[in-house]
Order: sequence, then structure tokens, then C-alpha cells
Amino acid sequence: MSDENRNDIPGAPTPQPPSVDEPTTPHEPLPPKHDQEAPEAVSPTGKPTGAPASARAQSGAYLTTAQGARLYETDHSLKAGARGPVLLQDHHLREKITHFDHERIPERVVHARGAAAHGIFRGYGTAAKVTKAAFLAKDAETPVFVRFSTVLGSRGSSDTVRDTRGFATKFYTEEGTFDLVGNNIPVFFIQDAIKFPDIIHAGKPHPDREIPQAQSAHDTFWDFVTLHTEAAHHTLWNMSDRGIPRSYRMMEGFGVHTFRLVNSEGATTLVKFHWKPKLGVHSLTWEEAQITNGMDPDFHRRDLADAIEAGAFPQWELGIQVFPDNAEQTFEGIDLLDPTNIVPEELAPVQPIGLLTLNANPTNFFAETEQVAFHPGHLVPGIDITDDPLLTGRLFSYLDTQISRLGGPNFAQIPINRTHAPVNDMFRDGMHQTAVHAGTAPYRPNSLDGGCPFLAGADNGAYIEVPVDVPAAKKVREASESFSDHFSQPRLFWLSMTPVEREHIIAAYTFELSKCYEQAIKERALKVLADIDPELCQQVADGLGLPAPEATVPLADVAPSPALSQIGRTWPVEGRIVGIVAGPEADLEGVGSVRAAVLDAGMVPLIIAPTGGRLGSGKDALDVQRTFANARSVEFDALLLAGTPAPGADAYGARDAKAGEPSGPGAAATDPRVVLMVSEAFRHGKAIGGWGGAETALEAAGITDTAPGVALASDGVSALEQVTRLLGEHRVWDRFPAAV
Ligand code: HDD
Repeated sequence: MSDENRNDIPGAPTPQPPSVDEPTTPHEPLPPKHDQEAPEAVSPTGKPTGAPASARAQSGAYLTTAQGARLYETDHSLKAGARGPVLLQDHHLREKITHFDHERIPERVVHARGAAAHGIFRGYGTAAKVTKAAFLAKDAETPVFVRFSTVLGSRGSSDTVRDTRGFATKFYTEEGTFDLVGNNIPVFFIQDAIKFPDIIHAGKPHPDREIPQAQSAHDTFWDFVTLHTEAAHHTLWNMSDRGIPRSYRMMEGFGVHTFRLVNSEGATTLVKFHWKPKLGVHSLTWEEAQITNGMDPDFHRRDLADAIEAGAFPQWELGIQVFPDNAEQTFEGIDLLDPTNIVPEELAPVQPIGLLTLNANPTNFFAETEQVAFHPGHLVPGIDITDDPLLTGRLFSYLDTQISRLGGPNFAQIPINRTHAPVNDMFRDGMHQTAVHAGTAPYRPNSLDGGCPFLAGADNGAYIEVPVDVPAAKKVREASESFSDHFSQPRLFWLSMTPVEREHIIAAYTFELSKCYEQAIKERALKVLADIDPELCQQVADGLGLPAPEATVPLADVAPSPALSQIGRTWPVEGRIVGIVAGPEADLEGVGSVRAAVLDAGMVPLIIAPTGGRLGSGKDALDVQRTFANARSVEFDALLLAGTPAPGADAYGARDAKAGEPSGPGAAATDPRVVLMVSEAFRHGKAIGGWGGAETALEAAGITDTAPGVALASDGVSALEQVTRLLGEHRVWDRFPAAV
């Protein structure tokens, strides 16, 4: 604010010392950008949801108190003289500090760290035979909000830890909100919700020192999962590459439980929900995950937000596996009520029923990502539950936890949690009530408010539970006998893995168990592995330096399910990050053309140069996005080593090399940071292309130009063509097994 304007405010004393000038003169805020409006005022499709504009957080150009009184100063407390004591009567000071003191709310007891996005779900209409859910109808479009998360870590923990990932979707349907609260792993550690506090206490940091953070590599976790062998299947998935996804955009999602669908005739079907990512299912290597933890703890959060901001909207197909709703609730001998079981896709194919597109980042992390409250009991007509004892416990837990996390029973009124269907619930008052309810008769029946609200029937969209038979039985604290096979399904998963994936699993078990202090826990873990597969057990035992025990159960004769492997298919490369390494005398024309070609292929080019700024001059100058000092190989899906225009030119910054002794024959011409980047990229199975002198960097890293996945060409664009083909398979799998 200029001094001239300040004098316009009647009675405002000249602040002491003078305030910093406002960067602009006061004016009314610009109309909110589409995605800056409160989510209840406009959905991501741009459809107004009927909420008043006054519900928006900010209005007016002037800084005010919470009561709307305009402020002339906010940088100095009210004092008795510039050097005197601060006065208690300073309401603005007290209000500002008090509000700040209460800014944090309890983090989620599990899934505390997450990232989310808005999007749209479009039904294909293919599920019409099995469900009457209106949002699944052909071309029906429903706004959604999806939150991805890790399970064990605190809010501030790292993204790329080994853990299960949450995949929770809120569908704001016209028939009420449907929440599909799933994970990226299709099975769960326990079969009964009563054990949830136990598994989480075991997985969270030890209660004495509160370490380790966001890790399963510690005694209590392995103590629990080896004492409860029903956890063997989920644990094996965690130790596989699924435990360290490359990106939230490249994860499958699973509803885990079996759900019951109801069609318009009242006929029921059992289903399992699957999310299939358009970009394929891909993972980090363990070494990449560890380096990323330090280099960019927000790696997955940033990746999701950047992709959406760049317009590379991630997509998933929703699919269902369909099973007859029989009295036994089994399919091909697999108990559908046991959440430690999958049904192989070869036995029941996943049938696509709709498409999810995430197309808008949250405007405010706290208001949306932090305050969103999911619940597996938020169902719509056409979708019902089964008697899975894990699901039943969840139906209690989620509402209960929100009451303490969000401070009372009115969290459904928080904008991100508001349903897009009309609400008339007769719930009144309570902490943080923001509605002004009219009428005098919040009870039913009543004759004072005209009898309103009325009950709906099936004809006008009431949610009516399916009247399924409940078998006559004795009250017992027991599991069904069919829940007692804990090893056939982990064996099925193990046998479905390719040799590279098995190597990674062995390395993960060996790493995690070697972090345990208790010998008895390691030995017990080996016994569990022996009952899954003797080869797996032997290899982990070798790594731990322990004898491999014999199996205690007959090994199940199960057919592998190739659909469980992540390797062997090709996928779109959209959104992949290609690092272009350019030395001090790089072929700038070539760098410019390859950069354009990367963009044309729908990928993201990042130029890595010795220093920041621009490469070249004039209109063809290129911005540098990363420097040799701040780039690390884990950021890139592939590397392109730019050539030099003349032989013998300074290809990769030899003159800037400061640290480390060069090691290879080409080392004299290569900055050691480039050598590290290239050798890490190679070790992690990444495609490496290059032209005109690129071999010097390869030589320096001890890599021959005939190694698998190395594409040297006469120009950058030809090298990129080969790299793009390699990227479709995610990694150069021929380079494995390697110790990563
Ligand atoms: Fe849970 C959060 C997924 C079992 C109790 N769970 C939570 C979230 C996801 C899942 C994705 C984070 C939602 C968000 O982003 O806000 N949980 C699962 C899956 C399970 C599962 C796929 C098994 C199939 N959960 C489970 C059990 C219980 C809970 C058995 C308790 C008996 N889960 C909770 C919770 C959380 C939660 C304590 C913490 C924060 C929240 O609910 O909102 O209620």
C-alpha cells in the first residue's frame, strides 16, 4: 500500500517503523480461477453445486480480523511505546496467535501421509446387468476426489518407503456419496478387524523411542506378521515391487473385500473392484526408493501434482471380477469372505465398467486432502456389503475416527465431504455445526413441519439393504475353518513372479529381516517362508547367514497367475521424465531437436547442464532445468547424453570436475557427477541414449555401448526413438538381476 493510500484510511496512525510497501495497490480480488473456488461451489466439471458464493474463504481486498474489521498493520504488536511492553488489549495479536496455535488437527492414525486430486468418473454402462447404481450408467459423469497414501508413516514422512499404498475414491453421485476405500494391494494382513490395532501397533514405530519412522524393517512388525501367518500373503506383496511404486499414477487399486451388487430386479452378484492404471503398474528399485527418500521425500506427491498441472491427466479403468452370489460365498473353492485371498484374473477376468480421470489438483491441502473423510459404509443403491469380518469392523471404525480427527460429528459439512445429493438428515447441533437448520420438528413422524422429511421407497431411490439370509448359528469368537489356509495364496503369488521380481522379493526379505535384532523373529520368519516356497526360504536364509528350515505344511499345488507380474508388457510412455545431459560444449541444435521430440512424444524433457541459467543465446537458447549439482538419477526414467559438435570438445564438463577421482578410460572428459548419474541409471535398468561423443560418459561409468538398453545413434532424435521403445517396458529388464 502506498503512503498516499494509507492516509486515506480515517484515523489510521502512521505505523512505526514504516511498513514495507504493499506490492500492489488494493483492489478487489480477481474472480476465482475455476479450481480456486470452494469445491462445494463448483465441481471439477465446472457444474455449480448450488452452494452460495459466500461460502468461499476469502472476500474483499483488505486484510481483516476474523470478524471483518479492517486492519491497518499486522507486523507489530500494540506496545506502550516502540520499546515498551506489549499490551494485553491487542485483540489482533491474541486472535492471530490463538488461531495459529490451533492450526493442526490430529493426523490420521493410519494413512497419515497422502496426496489427492479431483477428477471425473465416466460410466461405461457395462455393469447395468449386475447393478442399478446410477453413476455406472453409460456416459454418466460423476465428480470424484481421490486420496493416495502410505499407511505407516506420519504426515511428514517420506513418499517412497516400502509400504502398502491407500487408494481411496469419493464418488459424489447424485444418489449420495459412494466411497471405495481401497489399497494398491488386493489382500490384507488380517482376516478380522478386531486385530487391526495389533497389526498397526506392530507396524508403527516402537513406543519407547518412536523409531523407525515409516518402516516395516523392525522387530515388532516382523514379530506380528510371523506370529499371525494369515499376514504372510500381504507381507509377500509388500516385499515385492508393489511395496515401492514408481508413481501413484502407476499403481493398481483394489477394493480388497468382496462386495455385493444389486440390479434393478433385485438380483445380486458378488464382485471385487479393481482400478487398472492406463500407464501400467510400475515400481522403483529399492536403491532408487532409498535415494529418493533423501533427495525428494515428496516424490509421489510432486509427481501427481506436476502431471495434473501439465495436463497429463492420470487415468484408471474401474473393473469388476464377477462371481455368483452363492450360499457358500466361494468361487472355484476360494473363500470370497476371506480378505487374504485374491481370485486370479485367469479364473475371473476383470471387466471394465468405467473410467477415472484425475484432472485438477486441490486448491488447499488442509481443506481438501487433510480433511477429506472416507468411509467404506458410504454406499449407494446398487452396491451392498458382504459378511467379510474385516469389512464389518471397518464400518464402525471410519466414522468413529473422524469424530476425534475432525473434532465432532459434523465433518460431513466440511466442503470436501459434502455430498452432492440433497441432504435432510435431522441431525442437529454438535461441535462445528455450520448449518442454520430451519423448522421446529427435527423428528419423525411429525405434524408440525408438514411431515417433512419424508421416507423414500425403492421407486424414489431409497437405499434398501439386500434382505440376504443370515445362517442360523451359535454366537462364537471364531474364524471359519476355510480361513485357515495361509500359504497357498502366497505360494500362488510367488510362483507368478518372473525371475527378476523374485530377486527383488528375496532382497527385500533379506534387507528387512537383517534389520531385526531378535534372532527368534528371523528364525520364525524363515519358517513362514519355508511354508511358501523352499527356494525363497533358502535364498533369504543364505542372506541372513542362517540355516533354512524345512516346510511344515505340504506345498500347495497352485497354478501361477501371469496377470500378477508387472513385467512382460508394453505401456504408454506419456509423462515419463527424460533427462538430457548437456556438457559445456554440447550440440545445442541437437539438444533443441531432441527436447522438442520428447515433448512431441508426450514425455517431459529436463535439461541437465553444469550450471543453471540458459544454454546458448538468442531465440534458440534453452532453459536449464537441473544442474550437475542438484540432479540425481532417480528423477529420470531415461537419460539422453547430448553429443558435442566437434570431436574432442568438452562433452560432460571435465573442466568443472571438482570432486572424486575419475575411474574409467573416458573419465578425463567427464564430470564425476555425470559418471554417478549414468552408472546409477544403468544399475537401475534405465534406458540410456546418446549421440556424438556420448560414449565418453559411458566409458567413464564402465558401460560398454553394446550393453542392453544403451542406444547410441548419429543424432539425438534417432537415439530417442530407441529409448522410447525401451521405456514402454518401463525398465531394461535384461540388466537384472542386480543388487538393487
Ligand atoms: Fe483403513 C484409513 C484402506 C482396513 C481403520 N484405510 C484408511 C485409508 C485407506 C484405508 C485407503 C485412508 C483414507 C484416506 O485417504 O483418508 N483400510 C483400508 C483397507 C483395508 C483397511 C483397504 C482392508 C481391506 N482400516 C482397516 C481396518 C480398520 C481400518 C480393519 C479398523 C478396524 N482406516 C481405518 C481408520 C482410518 C483408515 C482408523 C484412519 C483415518 C481414517 O480412517 O479416516 O478408520
